[in-house]
Amino acid sequence: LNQKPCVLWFTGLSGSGKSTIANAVERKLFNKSRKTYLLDGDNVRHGLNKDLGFLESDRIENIRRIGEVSKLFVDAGLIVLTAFISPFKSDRQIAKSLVGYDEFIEIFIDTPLEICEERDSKGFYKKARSGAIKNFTGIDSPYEKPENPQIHIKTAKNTVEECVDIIINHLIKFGYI
Ligand code: GGZ
Repeated sequence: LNQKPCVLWFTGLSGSGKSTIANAVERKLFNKSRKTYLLDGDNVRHGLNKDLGFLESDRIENIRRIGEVSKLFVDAGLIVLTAFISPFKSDRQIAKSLVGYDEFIEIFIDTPLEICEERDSKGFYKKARSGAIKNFTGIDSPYEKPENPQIHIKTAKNTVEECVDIIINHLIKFGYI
């Protein structure tokens, strides 16, 4: 089946829903017989990037390597999905230039901090507020919102299924699948 290799670059706060939506998009693409690879904290931060933490310099290097790996998988013909906070505009811009402008689809998972913090599924926000975790994105480390993402998803207004449809419809509309 025809597919134009590309990167679906999810960006957003911790707990915004990046991984959930990326996983659901990958499942849908699999069901449509498309070849994909999902990069997330589980398979990157525990392996290739296990030497990196959450200082600004570490995040920059984290995103740089993820951009490079994404490029390799795009060269291999895959639709790559990346689910990292990627808080800095300049790093996302570097990844975009590396992968290629037409191949890089930035997806802003726009969930207000209050909602992420209310969910707090891993208890990180509570720890960040109490000072037990330092440099937590949105609390005492910055998140730079994308200004012109190809796709802007507001999870407060859409179900996961609706978010998936928005992304799949974009891929169809622009001839990626
Ligand atoms: C942000 C942190 C931090 C700090 C641990 N700041 O909810 P999660 O657990 O699964 O998502 C967060 C994840 C962020 O890793 P990324 O590689 O996506 O970050 S970045 O793109 O900024 O390099 C959270 C956990 O790691 N986590 N400490 N201080 N998130």
